Amino acid sequence: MKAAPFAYVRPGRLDDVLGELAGGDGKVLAGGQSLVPVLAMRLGRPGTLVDITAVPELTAAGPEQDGYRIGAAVRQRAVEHDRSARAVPLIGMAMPFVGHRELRSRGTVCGSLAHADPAAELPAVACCAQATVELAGPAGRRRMPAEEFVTGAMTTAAGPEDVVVAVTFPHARPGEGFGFAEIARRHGDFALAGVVTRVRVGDDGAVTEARLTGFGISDRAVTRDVTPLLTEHEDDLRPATAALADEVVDTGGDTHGSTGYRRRLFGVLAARELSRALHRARDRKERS
Ligand SMILES: Cc1cc2nc3c(=O)[nH]c(=O)nc-3n(C[C@@H](O)[C@H](O)[C@H](O)COP(=O)(O)OP(=O)(O)OC[C@H]3O[C@@H](n4cnc5c(N)ncnc54)[C@H](O)[C@@H]3O)c2cc1C
Repeated sequence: MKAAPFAYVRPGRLDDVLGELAGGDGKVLAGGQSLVPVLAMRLGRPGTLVDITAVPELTAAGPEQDGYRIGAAVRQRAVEHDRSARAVPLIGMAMPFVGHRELRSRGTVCGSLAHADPAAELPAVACCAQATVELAGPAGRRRMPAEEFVTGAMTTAAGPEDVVVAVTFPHARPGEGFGFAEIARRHGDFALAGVVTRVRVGDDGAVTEARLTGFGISDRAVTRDVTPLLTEHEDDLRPATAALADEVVDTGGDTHGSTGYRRRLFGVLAARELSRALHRARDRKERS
């Protein structure tokens, strides 16, 4: 199909982007990798596409005091190639699974968050890493945890006149280890089920913090504090992660896999990636 007619603008200033979005009939265009198919299928009919890629404030990524900050117009491929992004190991672990290289050369990190596909990797990484999303809108600027930003399948806390300005991922801290895995029908497809893990250990190697985020398993990425689970069941995590899967996996099933199948995938991946993150955390602690 062809998209319904729309106007296209490419402002050079954030204020002008907000001006174009005022009234709620505009739609932000970042990399277009999700929006353009939506338009082509006529699932959306915005009056104006507001291309944000010419706004200098949105085109930078790099280390800042709070962590690694990624402007809204920064392509996924640019982040993948940025050496300073290695301070956030989860980004490098997840990025090769975000579609294909060609998609990542146009798609943006913030666009993936704003699109909020429940099976997308980057919103899950943002939730597990406790990233912060910055928004600008008619009421000014605000910041919120990624977990609060994504409110459901393809829905976020951003209003129709808001723009995501940037996302900041905290740098890895001493004693932290990470895990990431997903199962998809083919490499580059959205995940049938996936997990992201982050574990922190103290000087004695004991677990002080453990977070687990599942994606492709519900209407959004689901994050749990699993510190007690990991502490109590370190020797064999599988029964505990299988029980957790019963609690958090809630897809209703689809043509690609039943709820039971996804629960099994989630439980196995969660046990494996928690264990890996724990070993990596202890390795890093020993080497520091
Ligand atoms: C064939 C195919 C396979 C894919 N596979 C995967 C995959 O495996 N994993 C995955 O995660 N993704 C996948 N994607 C989607 C992916 O390519 C993008 O990462 C992402 O969803 C959109 O990023 P974008 O910059 O292209 O956003 P766009 O397409 O430009 O925008 C997407 C949505 O977000 C809104 N938006 C974008 N930026 C902002 C902003 N700064 N402020 C407010 N709203 C904004 C837009 O208005 C639109 O509603 C796939 C896409 C295709 C076409």
